[in-house]
Amino acid sequence: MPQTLPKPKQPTDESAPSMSHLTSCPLDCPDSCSLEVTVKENRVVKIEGSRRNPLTSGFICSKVSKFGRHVHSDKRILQPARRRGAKGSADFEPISWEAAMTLLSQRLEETVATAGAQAILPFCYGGSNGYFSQDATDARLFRRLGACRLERAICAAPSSRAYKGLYGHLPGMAPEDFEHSRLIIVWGANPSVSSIHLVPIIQRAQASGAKLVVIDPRTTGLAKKADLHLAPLPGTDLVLALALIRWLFDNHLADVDFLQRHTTGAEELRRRSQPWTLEAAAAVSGVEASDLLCLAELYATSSPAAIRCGWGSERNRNGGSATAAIIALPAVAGKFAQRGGGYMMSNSAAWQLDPSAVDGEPEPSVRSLNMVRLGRDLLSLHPPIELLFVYNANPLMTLPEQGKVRKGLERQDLFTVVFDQVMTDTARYADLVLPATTFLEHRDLRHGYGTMALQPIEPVIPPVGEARSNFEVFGELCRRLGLDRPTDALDLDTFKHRLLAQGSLPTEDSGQANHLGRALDQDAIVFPTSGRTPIQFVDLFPKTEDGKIHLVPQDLDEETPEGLYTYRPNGHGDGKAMEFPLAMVSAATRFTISSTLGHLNRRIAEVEVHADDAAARGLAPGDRVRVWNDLGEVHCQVRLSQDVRPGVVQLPKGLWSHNTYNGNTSNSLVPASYADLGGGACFNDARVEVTKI
Ligand SMILES: Nc1nc2c(c(=O)[nH]1)N[C@H]1C(S)=C(S)[C@@H](COP(=O)(O)OP(=O)(O)OC[C@H]3O[C@@H](n4cnc5c(=O)[nH]c(N)nc54)[C@H](O)[C@@H]3O)O[C@H]1N2
Ligand SMILES: Nc1nc2c(c(=O)[nH]1)N[C@H]1C(S)=C(S)[C@@H](COP(=O)(O)OP(=O)(O)OC[C@H]3O[C@@H](n4cnc5c(=O)[nH]c(N)nc54)[C@H](O)[C@@H]3O)O[C@H]1N2
Ligand code: SF4
Ligand SMILES: [Mo]
Repeated sequence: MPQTLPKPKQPTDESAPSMSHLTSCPLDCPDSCSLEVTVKENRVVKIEGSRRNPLTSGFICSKVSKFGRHVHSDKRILQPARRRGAKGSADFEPISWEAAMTLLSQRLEETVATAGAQAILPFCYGGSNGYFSQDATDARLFRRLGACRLERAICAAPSSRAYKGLYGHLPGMAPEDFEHSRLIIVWGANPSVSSIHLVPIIQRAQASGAKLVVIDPRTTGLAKKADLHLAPLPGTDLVLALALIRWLFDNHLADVDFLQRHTTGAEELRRRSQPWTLEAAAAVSGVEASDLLCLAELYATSSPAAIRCGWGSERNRNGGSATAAIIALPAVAGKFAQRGGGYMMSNSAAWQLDPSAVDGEPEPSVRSLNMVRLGRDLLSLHPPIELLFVYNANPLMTLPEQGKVRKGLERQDLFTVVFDQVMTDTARYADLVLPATTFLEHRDLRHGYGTMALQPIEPVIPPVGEARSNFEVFGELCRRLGLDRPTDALDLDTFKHRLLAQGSLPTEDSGQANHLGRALDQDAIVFPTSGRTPIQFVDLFPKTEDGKIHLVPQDLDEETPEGLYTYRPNGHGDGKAMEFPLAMVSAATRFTISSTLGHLNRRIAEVEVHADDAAARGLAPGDRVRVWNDLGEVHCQVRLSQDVRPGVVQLPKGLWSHNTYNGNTSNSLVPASYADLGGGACFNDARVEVTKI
């Protein structure tokens, strides 16, 4: 494959001194670790966990301990480059930043002049996630241009709608407090991979006698150590949670006093749970009714009881209602107001800082597009998208209906800009690539969405090659397009100051906000409540209008296609299930974070199939197989496993095209359908067949 970008330099001097620097990890992970990075001759040689953020406890994941390989990878984009070969060929010729910025400004201006700003789509998701690298100068540029607005719905959209609808901006439990729980339910989450610092805390709780329940169609690391593992068919969590709710009411174990004082809609929730006896829920979800009863009894009788609700359970057509029902459980059973009790989902609400509001400008009324349907929109939207600007994301690998995304990126009349650190599968289709700095090369500020820490990110090495930060590049584009204003925060210090001054905390302690900057400078890490972790319904209360939990909020009820808490069969009973009998999930792995770092894993992917399903199809370990449905096919290897339940297969999240024989990944099999709330993606709602090639 032609690749004309220069290779990074190798280190030369073994005896050069090494330096150690403190920073923190902004990757898309709840833990937000504090890091100690050793640097030698401007190369990252070691990354370790520090103890500055207590949750990190001196250890980090293997992905980030090897992040130096990403920073100095030969896949690194070192300078701007313009497409020379066919789209997808990754054949580029290097150009200067000056030429790239001139070309890009001209293209943006031309597009606005000829097709209007609605033909420009900024496409951005996780990336480095800090307050300076997302929704900062980029938001300023695209807002002032009047470009399309992107609805960021590939992750956490159904669950955020659910928890904001029920609880307002109420942060969940702090991970540290799971140590105090007597019962821990890990529901649709896989902390052993996706938030590793919760695991030793759960283990300490277990060592002190806490019971552990895992609800996951796969036998995850924690499921193996659990007292009870329920393995439901994907997309059926809603009926499990409703059955628990009905059982609590029927057995007079609902906390009537709490419900009266702190909630609205309890009676309506009870009514909507009525179809779901334990037996009915067991039949639909494929779990044993006796296991469900065991869970109901455990939950009713254990306090403090904690639910760690993950994102595995939201990524299907019932995902919003499922999350709402799961997080309604502590209200129904009266599990709040004690350390170690309540629920934890995303804790981003611990900091209500919004970089896109720093300029204080209203959002213009523009065309709004859901990122889940990028493929369809690139192919059939009218008026069409003519300029796609991708940054902080790898949409070709991470979006549903990959076949359509690929076709869209192949459009000759589409001008695609990809601003990234490495030559991703998406970048290969770019007309213009721009080199981005990693979090080890730029300043940023980041809050965790598990841990409640807010931490600065400091550059530990100079930018590799000619890489530039998002803040700088989007700021420069604003200037070139004449979109800057005299009052703009142009430098990071001013931007940070304005961001922190605007911040309001979810505690009543709002005077703290203005002191945040100083506290950050002194301690380099701050928490929303000082000295101790906050407790739901002791320190933190719902931020709904009346301060109550709305168990059946009207807006959510209206948004869901058939009303909140209405179960929609997810293929297990319809025609598609007959044709494609296996439900496919694509869960996170320890190798990548979403698709970030995927270039470092060259292995051919394995689809994990239960031994019984494999036997029925004559599949042997290591066979080359076709995982397929009406949307596409993936050619990979098969692994026989007892760790997925019968009827379910796992093809990992985060793969790159080099991980399969035909270049397609799980997302070529995932429909771009919407979950019941938030227009969320349905990654775990795919039906497939597996056939030996
Ligand atoms: N190593 C690593 N860490 C990560 C990530 C990563 O890619 N790699 N991604 C980060 C990001 S972006 C996110 S959003 C979080 C995600 O964090 P998690 O939610 O913990 O991760 P997932 O792997 O998406 O899903 C968790 C589990 O849900 C199960 N599951 C799938 N469908 C269902 C279902 O219908 N019901 C139930 N009960 N379970 C189901 C899967 O088998 C999986 O074990 O992790 C973050 N951390
Ligand atoms: N099949 C399946 N697909 C999924 C999921 C699933 O469970 N199953 N999960 C979904 C989830 S939870 C998520 S969050 C999405 C994530 O999907 P994406 O948002 O596409 O995330 P990444 O794949 O991590 O891509 C982030 C890219 O940003 C680049 N980057 C990092 N920092 C910076 C920066 O400072 N500047 C610039 N310009 N670039 C930067 C990285 O190099 C990387 O290529 O994937 C979703 N896709
Ligand atoms: S990815 Fe998560 S576990 Fe790994 S270093 Fe970053 S915050 Fe820590
Ligand atoms: Mo995510």
